[in-house]
Amino acid sequence: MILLITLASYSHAHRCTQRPHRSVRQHTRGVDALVYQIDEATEDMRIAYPLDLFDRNITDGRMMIVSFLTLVIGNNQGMGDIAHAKIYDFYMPPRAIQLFDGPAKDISDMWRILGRPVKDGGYIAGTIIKPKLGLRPEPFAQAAYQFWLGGDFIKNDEPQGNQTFAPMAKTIPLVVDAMRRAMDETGQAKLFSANITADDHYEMLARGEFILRAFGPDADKVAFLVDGYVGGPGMITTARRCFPNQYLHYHRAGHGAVTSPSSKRGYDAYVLAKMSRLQGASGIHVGTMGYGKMEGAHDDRAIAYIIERDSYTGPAYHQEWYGMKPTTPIISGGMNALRLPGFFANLGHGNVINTSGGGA
Ligand code: CAP
Ligand code: MG
Repeated sequence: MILLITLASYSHAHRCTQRPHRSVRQHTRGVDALVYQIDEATEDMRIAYPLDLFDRNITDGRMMIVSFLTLVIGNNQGMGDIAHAKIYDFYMPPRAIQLFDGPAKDISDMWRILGRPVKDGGYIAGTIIKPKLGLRPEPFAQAAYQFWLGGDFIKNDEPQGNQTFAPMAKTIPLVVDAMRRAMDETGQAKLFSANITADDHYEMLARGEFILRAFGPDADKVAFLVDGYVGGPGMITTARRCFPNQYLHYHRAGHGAVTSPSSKRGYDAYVLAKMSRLQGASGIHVGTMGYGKMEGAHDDRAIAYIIERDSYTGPAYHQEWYGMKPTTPIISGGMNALRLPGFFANLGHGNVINTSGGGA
């Protein structure tokens, strides 16, 4: 049975004023989730959750994705009676859109830094310095310099951060130097996405602050990469709230364990991407839609459209974003120049960041 979630926007508070002498039962009824549609032929089930069910911050009254996930994809995933339950769409009412942070920075900030138009500024050519597990600081920075002579954007690979053979304290200053030399030589701005993923909130802050200090006057050219699936929503929100001036790069390593079409539980990549925009990701990997090495299909276009448009009709629901900033689709995984024309024809535009590691 496929599980499909919606959030109902009706107000429990409003009903309380209509029934001032409610019993405990009346109260709990007021916040019951409601299964409002079951279609056995398509194995589609839709559930409406009253907004009041979701936990709020005590600091600022805002909503959090962790509470959303706990309710809609929590213990139901381990129940013996459930053979197959996977979320493939959800709808957020206007009030919920107001209560999530959304992105602080978006692709228009990158286009502006690159000296391009802030609307339809086009393709951002990126790479990942590889091999991911072996480069020491000097060859890493040298490869970065060479790529930047032609390309725009370099990201740390997700396992790179502060390995003993490439400590951040040594690697990052060399990357800063490589970026400055490449900018001098080309006369163009360059961008670097640095991995600040860590279990510990304070470690993330320490990494982020060290990197911003090292880049100094070029700190606007730094994005922060956070592995938001393995790290969880708390890491994304830590980066979003503590570093609102940096582009937040959501890497999703591990997501296939729940999003793969072969998985009978969990949620799909469309749902992951949609949640990332609410959390405030400036960009998230969306796969290669069947053109690269990762699992995917041509109609995964929807994953890009739901995060980049102000309004989009997904597999089950129409969503309005009411001006929430967009999240950039980041195209990655076995891509190279030969695969890009087909990819762009399928997507219909080139306003994306592409990182080709091996392919560059
Ligand atoms: C790609 C990559 C990215 C994947 C992540 C890798 O390298 O650096 O992490 O693209 O998957 O480690 O495989 P290549 P997705 O360019 O060398 O293939 O983008 O689907 O989340
Ligand atoms: Mg990688």
